[in-house]
Amino acid sequence: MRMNTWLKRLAAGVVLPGVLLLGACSDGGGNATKTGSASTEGIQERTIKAGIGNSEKHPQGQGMVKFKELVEEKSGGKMKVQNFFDATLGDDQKMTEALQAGMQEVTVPSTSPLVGTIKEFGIYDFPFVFNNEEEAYAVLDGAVGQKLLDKLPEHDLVGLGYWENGFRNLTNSKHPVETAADFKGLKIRTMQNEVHLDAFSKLGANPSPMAFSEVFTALETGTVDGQENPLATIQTQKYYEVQDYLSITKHVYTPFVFLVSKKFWDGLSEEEQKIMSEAAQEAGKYQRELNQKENEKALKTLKEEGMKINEVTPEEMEKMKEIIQPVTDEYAQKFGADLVDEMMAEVEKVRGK
Ligand code: KDG
Repeated sequence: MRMNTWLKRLAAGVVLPGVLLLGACSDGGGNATKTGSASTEGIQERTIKAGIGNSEKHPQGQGMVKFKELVEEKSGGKMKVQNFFDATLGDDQKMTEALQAGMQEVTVPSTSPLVGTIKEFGIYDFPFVFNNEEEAYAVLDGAVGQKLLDKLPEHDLVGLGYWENGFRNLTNSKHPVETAADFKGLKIRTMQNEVHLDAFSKLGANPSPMAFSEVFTALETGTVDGQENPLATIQTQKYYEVQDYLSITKHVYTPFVFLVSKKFWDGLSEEEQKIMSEAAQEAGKYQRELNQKENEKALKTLKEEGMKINEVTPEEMEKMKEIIQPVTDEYAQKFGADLVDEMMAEVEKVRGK
């Protein structure tokens, strides 16, 4: 991106995530560029309230611990991060609203619950789009991911990049899910996201949207039969205590998006913005690597905890994808066919390598 184009975008209040702040737009002295009426005075004493829905043990929680270490180290201890885990500050939607109101500084939600605010994030919810993390990173860390981050400032949010929730798999208390027909009649908790709702309905399940912090109780009481999440979440949330079956479907890859309150961000100096951007990017790299390791370890733990585990075959995944295709096509029109085409072109570039 040419510097003058970037400067125009920045002057328009479009904030670029850390990876671009550090790359394309630094003035060469490593000083990221500020937005709004930010002070240019060095680093002030600040406390950053950062909340997530997962536990501290989860790779997302460990990523927040790393973010805290990096911010405090880079600011000489003047910028302090207060981490809150297990949805202590509320669920994704509530924490995102708190950022918009300037009541909380950082949260790192799944992109799925954001779709009510910025519908285009829904392209990440299309089932079976990514075959592996490399394809997902090519989209998230490239032009498509950037275009979605650019939509955040108009909603009083700043996006500093993407972390990893990961490939989602299905658990339930009724029976193994090996074919598309096996979804029939299953009451499945989904995230509060219309694509997930419609996709599971299309498969013949009875989807029930609810916030993350309500899932364990809903499974324990039988309000729902099952849920779907990455393996590290299934393990750290101890869903194995209330679920018998785990079906490796890898039906959706969910990113986390690192969000900062724009009200807070615009009051930061260039140095403070650079510290947060660098810390979010470095912690994100660490978190993605840890997440993949922990997901592998989680599968072994879940087996040891007695879950009956089956791998859905690629043929059956293809059949599920065909059944869901009308839902994906409908939402591609709603979210922007050009954006979806751009995403798929990025995926094909990696896949064809
Ligand atoms: O804050 C943690 C949540 O964003 C994440 O785990 C959400 O995958 C999620 C779910 O199922 O709600």
